[in-house]
Amino acid sequence: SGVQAAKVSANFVPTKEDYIKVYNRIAQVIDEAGEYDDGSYGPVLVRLAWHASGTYDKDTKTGGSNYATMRFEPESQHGANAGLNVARDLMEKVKQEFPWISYGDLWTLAGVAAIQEMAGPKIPWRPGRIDGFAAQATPDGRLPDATQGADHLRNIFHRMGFNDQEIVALSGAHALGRCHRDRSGFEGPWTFSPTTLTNDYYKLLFDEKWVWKRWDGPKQLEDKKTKSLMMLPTDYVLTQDKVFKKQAKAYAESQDLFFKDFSAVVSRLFELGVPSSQWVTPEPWVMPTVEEQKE
Ligand code: ZEM
Repeated sequence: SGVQAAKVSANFVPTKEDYIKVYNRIAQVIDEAGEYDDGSYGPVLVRLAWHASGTYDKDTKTGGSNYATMRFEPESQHGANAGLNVARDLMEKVKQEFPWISYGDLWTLAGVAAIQEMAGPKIPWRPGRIDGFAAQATPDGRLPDATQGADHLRNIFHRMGFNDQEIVALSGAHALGRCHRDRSGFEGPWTFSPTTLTNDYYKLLFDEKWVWKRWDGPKQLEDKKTKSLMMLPTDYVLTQDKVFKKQAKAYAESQDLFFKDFSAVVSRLFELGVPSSQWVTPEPWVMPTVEEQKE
């Protein structure tokens, strides 16, 4: 609108209220999915925010959500990012309406809105990311490879600055969404409620019997009972590695504990790579859900 366009001028300083407007617009877009997947764009938006952030390397301080370099080739074409054009295109519509927001802020706010609107915990978030350039993109291979084991998970996530407990908490995001044959090669959802965040991912890991799927696709597991759910090799590892297993069991037993830890770790994930001098507020904000704003 004209009002939003005027706000792109240099001296416009957006307030929390302005970001809540963007949050609400994203929440609307999530619901306009119609027949897409399970009826929500929420999961693919969470994946966009994660892949935009998870390229971070704590030693070189490169990668992360700051510059939104996935807008550019070759990062947009990295194998791990297959299908995320769906999410980026959706957010492009929101960006047209709110041109003053940076892509990094927009994509991570979309991840926050998606998690919160899909019944997840509050994810404290703050603005401050800036749009960068293609040259600031990181090389291919920084995101995890689902065909690998515990050593690989540790290598990848310790590089981002996360510990074993945090690896297990982050993995619970797979309660949401599904694998797409034409994106990753894998197929199917992890849970029976892929558009609601729960701790079912951990419960199912331990309660179901998981067997290797016999098919011509990449190695993945299916639940013996219904054959309608899947686990990646990296998901199954959470039941095999001693340290991971103990933590995954704790999350299977308590959704409250999972939500508390997931909130903290995702909030940090989405801030990776952003110099502290860029934050517009010393403490992240808790954005109200659409439902809460009606009260
Ligand atoms: Zn995922 N993820 N991920 N993930 N992920 C997929 C889908 C989704 C791994 C992985 O290889 C894959 C985290 C961690 C890890 C989501 C969120 C988060 C898919 C399927 C694969 C193959 C893609 C497709 O075909 O569309 C691996 C190996 C991980 C290491 C632990 C973390 C951390 C996440 C967020 C915090 C989400 C929401 C999806 C579902 C996307 C959708 O479109 O439904």
